[in-house]
Amino acid sequence: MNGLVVRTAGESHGPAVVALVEGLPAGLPVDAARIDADLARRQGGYGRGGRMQIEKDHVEILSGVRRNQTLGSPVVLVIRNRDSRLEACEEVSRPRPGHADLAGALKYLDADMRNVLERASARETAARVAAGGLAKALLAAFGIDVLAYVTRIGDVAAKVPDSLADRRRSRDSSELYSPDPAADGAMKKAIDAAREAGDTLGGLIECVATGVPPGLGSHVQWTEKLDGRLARAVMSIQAIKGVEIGLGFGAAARPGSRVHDPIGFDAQARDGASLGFTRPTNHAGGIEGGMTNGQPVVLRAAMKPISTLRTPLVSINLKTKAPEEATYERSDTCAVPAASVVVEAAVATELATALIEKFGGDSLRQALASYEAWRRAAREL
Ligand code: EPS
Repeated sequence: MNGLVVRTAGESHGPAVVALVEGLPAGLPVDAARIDADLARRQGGYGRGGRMQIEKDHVEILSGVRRNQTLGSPVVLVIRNRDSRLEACEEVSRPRPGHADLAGALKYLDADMRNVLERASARETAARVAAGGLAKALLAAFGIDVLAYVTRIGDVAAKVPDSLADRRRSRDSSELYSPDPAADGAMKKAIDAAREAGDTLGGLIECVATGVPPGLGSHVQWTEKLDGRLARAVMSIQAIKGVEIGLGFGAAARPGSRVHDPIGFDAQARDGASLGFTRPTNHAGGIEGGMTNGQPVVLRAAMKPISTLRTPLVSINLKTKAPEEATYERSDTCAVPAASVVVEAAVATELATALIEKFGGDSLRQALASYEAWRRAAREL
């Protein structure tokens, strides 16, 4: 088995959402309480709606773990839905602009869009967060940490402090999961105003992975390039419409001399993840040539506003084709904080995959030994 394979299953109002995780080495400590903490964070954040009053996400580990350690066999994670009523759910025939409704109805030749929306729903991301918890545990064994936070809600931007510890501390005490306590009030006001207007808000998320060794990913084949893989993993999160790494779109307007990060060497830092190679800037976001370069991996994602609007947009009834307002039952006003937890999980999963590809083995012990052997060889360069 190469890398890590994560698949999910489950409908939003079915009995459960499920993740199947294959390729983890044996002997990895698994702390279900930590996964539950991420699941709770994903349920939270200012701007969530009625569904989150019903759910209380908790992971059940059905296979692949014994005595809190992975066995090397496939891991199945289950999160049961409290709002489980799939058979009783009503038909949906007025597609919401921005949701999967219309495209899915035409794809499946089915005028009841319930069957599509159930799987398109962001409920699925609970499974990705649970799987990401296992990926984070693996990364932690190699000293790699992944942190995501909200940097914008609608037109309110957060200031990002230089220190990662400050970012984490502020994020963990913010209802918006933002690194800037001064921005919380304005962000909440913006969400309140959108809620009152029956509208929704999107925003921006930033994710930083530290302790990442150089050489994860590959330049040899386009499918292996880590920037492309990270972009796919994050862009596939419901409502994410843009992903950039490092300077991203900002690099287009600058000359090369103000984009590329000069290279230095500091023998004192040889034992660190970067093996002593220093860069005064990190515009590349830690990835050059589709490979990590030893600097922190920095990725940003843009989330569109949720497409279920209490003041619905113009749509049609797909059965009659007559103009009607789009469907509304209940929804969130803003799920950017929740999505930041999913981005963190997606980035962790992709980095863990690349890590296993490079240093993997049947057991965590073997993978760590392989990592140490590679570091020794790299020092002799
Ligand atoms: C979603 C619609 C809402 C959200 C849901 C995503 O669910 P419901 O239709 O049951 O009110 O709450 O998000 C979640 C359930 C979740 O766990 O994040 C949608 O249409 O995408």
